[in-house]
Amino acid sequence: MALEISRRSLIRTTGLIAVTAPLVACGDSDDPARGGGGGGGSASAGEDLLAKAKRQGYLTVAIANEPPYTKVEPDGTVTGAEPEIFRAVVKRMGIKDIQGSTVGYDAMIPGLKAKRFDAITAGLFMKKSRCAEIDYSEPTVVSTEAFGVKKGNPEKILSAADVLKNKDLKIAVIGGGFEEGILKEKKVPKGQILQVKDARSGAELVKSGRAAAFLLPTLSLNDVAKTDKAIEVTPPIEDVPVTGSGSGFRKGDHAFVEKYNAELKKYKKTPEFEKLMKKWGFDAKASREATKAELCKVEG
Ligand code: 6CS
Repeated sequence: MALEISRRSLIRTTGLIAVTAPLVACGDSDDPARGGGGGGGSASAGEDLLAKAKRQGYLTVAIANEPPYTKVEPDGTVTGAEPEIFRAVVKRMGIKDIQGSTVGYDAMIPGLKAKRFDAITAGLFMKKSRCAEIDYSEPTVVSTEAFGVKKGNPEKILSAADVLKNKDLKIAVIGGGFEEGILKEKKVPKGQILQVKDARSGAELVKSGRAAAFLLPTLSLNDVAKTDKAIEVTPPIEDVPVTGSGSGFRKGDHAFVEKYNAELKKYKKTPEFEKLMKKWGFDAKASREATKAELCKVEG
């Protein structure tokens, strides 16, 4: 029920983007977001995550550089709703700093398990299969999905049902991302799904005509369309799930997650949270109404 309420309030939400307080990013060798700091840091044997964070003074988080969820500036500073919420909450836990590592969505859970970083703060949406593998916090950002299409939406693609009706339609999705899972769940044939690396390449596939549409979070597509006038964003899609993300942690760090959730709950009641969500175009009320239990029921 909560998710339905949030869908209605979410549909009214439109995306706004602004750049804010710098966080330092580090990443793979070819990553433009290189900044200070190294990977996940190593905990001494048996040391828990909070003790490690306080000892080394920071936590390393996986990000994707997909505004407004995460954004890496040319000089390597990291902003975006997810890292900024995480940074504000861990500061309340006595952790001074955060360092970002840019990773593809499909590599986030394996990388977390391999201790390449300490947490995921990228808008990695909750769903049953992911909730089985990692320990999510309570929700931070709740939103909707849309299609990026050519101006005028020539194929009139507005829903997953429209994709199923026309087997000639190719749909771009980020490989291993939540949207690929949605299409598979809807039984869209594999031959209609084109995997891309990121938002920019998905938009290029639509503009070239190789894909009829690009399925991605509404606010991420709004960000692409801000600078790429050839892309039009459909209204939020009614026949796919509302998306909700939390920060992702290793199953063994549950003691940290409990402390994190307690601080997150208090933080969500502050004007600072309201202001941060508004700045990035998200709905604070929907985030307060959603629960991890509900979002972890999403199939896919
Ligand atoms: O959770 C995911 O996999 C999706 N999340 C975002 C913020 N963008 C695309 C990605 O597929």
